[in-house]
Amino acid sequence: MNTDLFASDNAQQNPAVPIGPGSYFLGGFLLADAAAVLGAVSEVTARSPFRHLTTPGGQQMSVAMSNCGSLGWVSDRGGYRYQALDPLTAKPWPPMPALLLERAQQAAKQAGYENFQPDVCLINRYTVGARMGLHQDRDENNLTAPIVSFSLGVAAVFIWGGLQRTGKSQRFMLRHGDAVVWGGPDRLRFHGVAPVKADEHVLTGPVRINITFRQTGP
Ligand code: MD6
Ligand code: FE
Repeated sequence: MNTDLFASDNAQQNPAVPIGPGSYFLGGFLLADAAAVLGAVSEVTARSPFRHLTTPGGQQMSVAMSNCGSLGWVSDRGGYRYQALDPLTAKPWPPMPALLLERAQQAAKQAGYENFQPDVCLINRYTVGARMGLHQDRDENNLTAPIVSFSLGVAAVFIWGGLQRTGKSQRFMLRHGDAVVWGGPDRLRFHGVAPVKADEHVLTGPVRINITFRQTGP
């Protein structure tokens, strides 16, 4: 496919690009306040540090994770779930910084989702070679709310599949400042991230940060 369609150059002027019946790519959505967003992430991870979770199958994930908001996504031998306490600190997750909530709601609105009230903000940190296998996001009780995803730092290839694991998938780049919003008929699409290549970004060094906002409740 033509990945140039999704290039972020001059992206703040770019309109939302539909990538499915309920999904939009917002190129460069965060470019103007990327540094502030990364600062907010650092405040969160100073309190709930990045860690490599274990899958229910016993593998350590290559992506390191943290959360903010009233609930956080965790994985261990017992399964995947959302919980109010950070298992590492035994304390509540840090509150969602106002800037993150505001920008997530704005992105959702641009994609036509008016009343997005995320209670979870999952922060993923990728270093060289880190990847995320093909999966569906289906641990949320509310599958009518969309998911908002922000990418910062080093770029990555996003794998955008269909509603079946074995269907065809598209690939496109997620670059620094890009946002993706998806929901409705696309909410359960399979997706993943190809292994991140060695690269440097001036704001993050050799790291990609992805932030996903979810609404688990009504
Ligand atoms: C990532 N993102 O971009 C992984 N899930 O690092 C996800 O798994 C994801 O971007 C649900 C909705 C948006 C996403
Ligand atoms: Fe996901």
